Amino acid sequence: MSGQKNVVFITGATSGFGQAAARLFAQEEWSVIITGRRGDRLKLLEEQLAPLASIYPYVLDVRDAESVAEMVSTLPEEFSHIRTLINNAGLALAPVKSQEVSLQDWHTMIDTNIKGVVNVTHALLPKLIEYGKGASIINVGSIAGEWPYPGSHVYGATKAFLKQLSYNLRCDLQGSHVRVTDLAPGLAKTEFTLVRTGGDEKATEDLYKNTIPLSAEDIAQQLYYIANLPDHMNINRLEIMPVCQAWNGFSIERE
Ligand code: NDP
Ligand code: 8X3
Repeated sequence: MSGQKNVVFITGATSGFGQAAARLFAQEEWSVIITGRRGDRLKLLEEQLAPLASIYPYVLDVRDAESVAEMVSTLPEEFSHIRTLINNAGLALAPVKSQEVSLQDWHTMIDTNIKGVVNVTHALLPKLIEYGKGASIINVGSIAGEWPYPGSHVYGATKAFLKQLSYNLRCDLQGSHVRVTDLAPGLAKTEFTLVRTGGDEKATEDLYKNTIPLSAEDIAQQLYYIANLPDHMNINRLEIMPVCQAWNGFSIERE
């Protein structure tokens, strides 16, 4: 393996945090596996990053366990010694009260944010354990996994799952040297709100209006920092908000 570049596997690299991370890791000359469902975006990103680093684009829906396992088992040798897995693909839907959400939307969030992470992690664990010292899994959780708010319902619950999965993986991986982190961002400007609101550009604009939210690049920097910590250090959970965001107390219903 000596002389080989570090390899990072990123889910959801077609947009937002994942795309910014792909750019940063490529600039730093890591070999980058970029995945997502939108092949046209992956192709464009590959073209942009190919002058900087080795890029392996692969159209992948993380919900499809068979495709994930097939993809991982056919990785070219150059990309198969994976040092860092970034479980980033995810989405929120239906920012309304639970009683108004379709069951399909709840299922989509569970299938993507929970089952997707489980599918990819299960397929890559043997490779990360084989890599050993320096390896890490970074799960992109959310402040919604810790703090409740109206309209978060199953989305926040999926991110709470990721937090606990991260901690529990750490227990089982003790002795393997593989690190696990739950990176939990707050308000960040990506395509996230556009997806969440079903393409409502006005709602998206309104949410970020007169704020300085986190950027995709801010989170990419944190992902790179975590991936490059000294081998003996593990950040269990890193929660980051923009300064403009804070809590706003309990809500009390009055008669
Ligand atoms: P974006 O919508 O910009 O990016 C989401 C990415 O996930 C896209 O690349 C999308 O790719 C991918 N994705 C979604 N579903 C699937 C799927 N089934 N299979 C494979 N890839 C999928 O949002 P963000 O960059 O903001 O989101 C990234 C992560 O960060 C998510 O897990 C989100 O929950 C989390 N997060 C976001 C915050 C924010 O405020 N923006 C704050 C805290 C956490 P494609 O559609 O091509 O498949
Ligand atoms: C996304 C951040 O604040 O919308 O996970 O839940 S928030």
